[in-house]
Amino acid sequence: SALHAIKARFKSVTTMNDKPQSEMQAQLQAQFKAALQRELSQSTQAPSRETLMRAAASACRELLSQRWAATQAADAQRGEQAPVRRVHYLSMEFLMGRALGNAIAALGLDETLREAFAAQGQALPDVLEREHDAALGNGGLGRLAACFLDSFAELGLPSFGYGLRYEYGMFAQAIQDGRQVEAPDDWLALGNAWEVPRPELRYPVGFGGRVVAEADGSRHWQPAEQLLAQAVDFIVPAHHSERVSTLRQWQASAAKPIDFNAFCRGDYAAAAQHRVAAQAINWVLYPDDSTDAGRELRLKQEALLVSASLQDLIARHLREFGTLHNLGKRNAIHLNDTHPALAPAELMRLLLDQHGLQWDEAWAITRDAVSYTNHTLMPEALEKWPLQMIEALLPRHLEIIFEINQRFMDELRQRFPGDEALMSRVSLIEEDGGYGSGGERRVRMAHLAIVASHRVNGVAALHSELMVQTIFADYARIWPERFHNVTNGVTPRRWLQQCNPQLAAVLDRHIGQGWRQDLSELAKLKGLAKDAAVVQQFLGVKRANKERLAALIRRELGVAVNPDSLFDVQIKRIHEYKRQLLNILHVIARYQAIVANPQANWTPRTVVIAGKAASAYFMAKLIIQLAHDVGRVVNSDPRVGDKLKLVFLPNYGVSLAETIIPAADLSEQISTAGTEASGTGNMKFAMNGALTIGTWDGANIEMAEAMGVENMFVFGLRTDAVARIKALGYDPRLHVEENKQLQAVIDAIATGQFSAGDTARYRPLVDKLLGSDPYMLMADFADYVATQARVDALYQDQAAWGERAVLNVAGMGWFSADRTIAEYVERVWSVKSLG
Ligand code: T68
Repeated sequence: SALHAIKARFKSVTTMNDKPQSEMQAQLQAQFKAALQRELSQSTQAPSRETLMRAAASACRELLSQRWAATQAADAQRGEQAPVRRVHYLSMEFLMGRALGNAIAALGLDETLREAFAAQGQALPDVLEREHDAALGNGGLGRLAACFLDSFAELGLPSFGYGLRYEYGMFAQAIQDGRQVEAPDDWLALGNAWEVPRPELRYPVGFGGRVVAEADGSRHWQPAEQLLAQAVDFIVPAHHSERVSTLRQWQASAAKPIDFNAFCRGDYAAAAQHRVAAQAINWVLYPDDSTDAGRELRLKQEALLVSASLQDLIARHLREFGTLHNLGKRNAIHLNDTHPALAPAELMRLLLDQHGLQWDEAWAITRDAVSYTNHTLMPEALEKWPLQMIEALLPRHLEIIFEINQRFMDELRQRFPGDEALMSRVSLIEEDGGYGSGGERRVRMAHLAIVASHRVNGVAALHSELMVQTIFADYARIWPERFHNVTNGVTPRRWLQQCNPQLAAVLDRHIGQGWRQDLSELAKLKGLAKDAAVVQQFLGVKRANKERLAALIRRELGVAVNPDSLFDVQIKRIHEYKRQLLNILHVIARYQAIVANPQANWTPRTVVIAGKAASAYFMAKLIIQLAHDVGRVVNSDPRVGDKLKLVFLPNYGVSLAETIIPAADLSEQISTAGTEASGTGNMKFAMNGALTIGTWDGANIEMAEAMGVENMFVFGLRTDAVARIKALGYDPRLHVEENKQLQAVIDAIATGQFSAGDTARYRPLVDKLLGSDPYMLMADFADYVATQARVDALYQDQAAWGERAVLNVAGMGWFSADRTIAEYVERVWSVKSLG
């Protein structure tokens, strides 16, 4: 397999002098003791869990720092012949989650630490829980980047992840009166023992000002404002070697920290003005997973990330090779969506203006280096920046973008003479003011990313196909060889081994430990799916995990749920296209049916929903409120009892997912076909033995093919049908008129049955469903409800259900991020891919 080939290739750099484990244990114990003493200072009190957590983190950080140095030394000696370029993964988001549990698993020091904590009277899991979840991402895109870092380390890929060190990550979600309220996520309040500051790594980053033409015809930029970007590293360990990967995050500060004259006048606000303005860049992660935040500050964030990262790359490359001519052949610069798509413009600027290269050579280097992953087809989510804003903040970059465009248009004129319409469609500049432009001219960041890349990829087979058929069809005609698919994957370390240790133990017992390094070994389970003892063990583990989740639900919400009921789970960002509303409509239908016929043979269900809504996304927030209103009515109706519960768990994030996913029986992956680029939660659930109810969308399709489509509950319109119906003119009312059950559900919402008679509350939702229903909930409702009935029936036969659960896990070997990264290496980042 590609994975084996890649591993073999890196072998030379993955073998570093492995220290005996006893030496590691002794080191950790000594470091822990020293760190604990530092933390406690003179205090004689017993250390708190926080203190123990911080001491353990700083002890681990010391061990990891040694591995970091060894990894860098090995990579620096790769030389001219290395088949794979050093990867620079540029992303505005890295949704890392907690680090301590992962670090000790990777170092093989869980037991050592368990004992050290026990000596202080504390249990390991209780201490691990004290770590703040590092939520520096919105959702799938950010978590994918974190999984990739894990696989970079595991595969021994020379690499850097580059991001921003946000002071406030993803907002904390609280629920008041059934409504989402947002609070800042102050994750650094108690310090962060994982960070390794790199004071020697700082780069100037400019904004504003003007471009000056020199006598020799060269141009250079005189920014009005100068900032410094300072590197802070976070080290990510491999689990089966001593390699590590690095997440390098940038922190902005003012080049001139305070205005001394203003300070002496006593005008402290004016004295600190630059400092505050610079630091503001690092304040927040924009909590928006669909549209660009439209703010100058976001553009500054993107520019800072790109500029600091590329300066760092160039400095390293010059240290290693002493020339820039081979920069593109030795380095890959990967854009995680278009958020870092200023990179090609910045790289061109650095090569032209600071290093004196000529355009053609600089452009060849840039095109060799850059590659881009697209994560969405939704036109409203494609990033576009007003020309005026770029001009004001980054005037030289705008000139370069214009020149790239000019040369691109010249090339097109040669290849497609007279096709003016094509030129205006693919231009980097949107002249006519498309969606949301307000008539301004804007730079289309996806177009810039494509034109400047040698590879562009989608994140699942269907998505990659639709990408070249729809949004990028013109480009696929111009450069067919540029477009590829690399299906997403997740790290089995965090998402199986660590979040579900009991299932991991069952797997070890029956198929050995090899799956931990090569997930495709899960296929060995296939032959065991009919083995009653194996099935029993699977069901036993699930039952234990469900008890743990039931306890959490009781603790958080005061609702008692029955661990023997079917746990039906939908956890992800709240978005209309993901159709949490369809899930709720099904809950209402079921509720009405139970009330009408309480004696029927109901399969008891607990429906769990969790997820955050972007703070300005009205409809998504209304869906959260509806979930609470429906939950309150259903959960307190004595006629229903255990037969149905609906709970919404607040403040969804990586840590909560780690508890919920192992406890799920049923995974809801119900987006309108063609809208979910891939999904990665779908993979995590199936890996942990949940069955999926899902549409023929994103990676659901490849999962169904891998495990056997008969092992998934597939329903709903497919992409071709969606497109056909929309073209003919979709009328959601027809579906409501012909379906009594659906009518009753909509009526119940509209007449205020869940909102104490308030008929206005959900009018916007109801109107949209009956009006345009862009995500076609009405069209898919009947099939969804019928498919849920098939789920009920199968769940009543626990042996049959368990067999399917085993087959689901057995089919998931392909969805490891290790395989994904091996494919990126093959298709995107190898020297070979440069042709
Ligand atoms: C997700 N995208 C896709 N975007 O929705 C999901 N967007 O299907 C896919 O599995 C995942 O990416 C990984 O490929 C996102 O998560 C964002 O979070 C986002 C953030 C800012 C701006 C736009």
